Amino acid sequence: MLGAGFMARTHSTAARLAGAQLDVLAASRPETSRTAAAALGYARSASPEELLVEGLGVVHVCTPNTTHLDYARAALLAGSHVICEKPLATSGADARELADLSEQRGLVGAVPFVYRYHPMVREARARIASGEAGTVLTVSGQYLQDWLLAAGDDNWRVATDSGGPSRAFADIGSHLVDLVEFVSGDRITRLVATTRTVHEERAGQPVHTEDAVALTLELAGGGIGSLLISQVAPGRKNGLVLEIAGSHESIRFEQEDPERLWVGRRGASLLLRRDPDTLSVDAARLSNVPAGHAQGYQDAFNGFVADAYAAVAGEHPEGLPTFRDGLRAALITDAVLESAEAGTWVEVSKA
Ligand code: SOE
Repeated sequence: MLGAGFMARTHSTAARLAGAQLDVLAASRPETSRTAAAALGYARSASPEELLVEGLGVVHVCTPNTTHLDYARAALLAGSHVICEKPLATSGADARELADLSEQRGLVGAVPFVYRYHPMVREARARIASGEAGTVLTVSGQYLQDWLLAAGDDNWRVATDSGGPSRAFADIGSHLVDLVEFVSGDRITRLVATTRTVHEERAGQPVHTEDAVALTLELAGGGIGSLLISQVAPGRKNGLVLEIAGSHESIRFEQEDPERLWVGRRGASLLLRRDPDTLSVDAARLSNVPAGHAQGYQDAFNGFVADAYAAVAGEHPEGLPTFRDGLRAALITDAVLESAEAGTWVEVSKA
């Protein structure tokens, strides 16, 4: 494990459940490494440099964004499979290097786009893939948070040298565009975006990363859509909502209410509840408790890590987000920044 924060804790819980031996944890400071290793149940602590040359079974990278490229590259070169937090890298070119390297070396590279692991997201995907929802006409979505609302709020994601050139989009917009493409089975081909930095200064430092992004997009299949991403939306915590209108039915998923899926029809609409007995195969596969007992974020994370480890064991789990998917999100992030800067439509490069 590289990292000692919230993500290190969430990954560690999921890894232990998936049968991993928690061997070694490294954070930026020796004292933090020792404390976090003990608290999370790792056998020992080390420095990142020591850990990275070891050739461990799997390395989880849960450190600030700008370190992902060097850490993931070093782990792959040492022969380790890698689970790297999003954004996989802070540019499309860097993310491509990692995606290519993991594939060339035959090593698993997985990125925790974990909202894919809510069973009702799989149900939405299945209804579109089977044709039940019809042709995708429009997509609308939002991912709204408020934890950076005040000028006094600060975090390593704000500074370009630790968070990278994009903040709100790379941090949470990446989840949303991953879901747009995963659920629709389509690809965002071009977009036009506008960004806002509400607070020009935080903690006495100038801010160069965006607080909010609004964008309009086109899909390869002819659909069009609009997305809103903000970390300064009062009252919103992890308000990810995705609504896709097909020619037969609409589908709406809300991350804060993940046990339900709204299926809109012109005649009568449905509100489906997660129930492994009635849902699609993949939604049922990821249901680990009976209907009526709520599953949530950590369950999604557990499902993701279990699938990543299954891939390490040579299986091909359905819908595992790989470094190629991390690359997609990085290319879309590049396009967002380029469009906002130029004030024009931008084509999204192919992954
Ligand atoms: C902070 O914005 C954060 O923890 C993101 O980094 C996660 O990806 C998201 O799931 C919750 O919010």
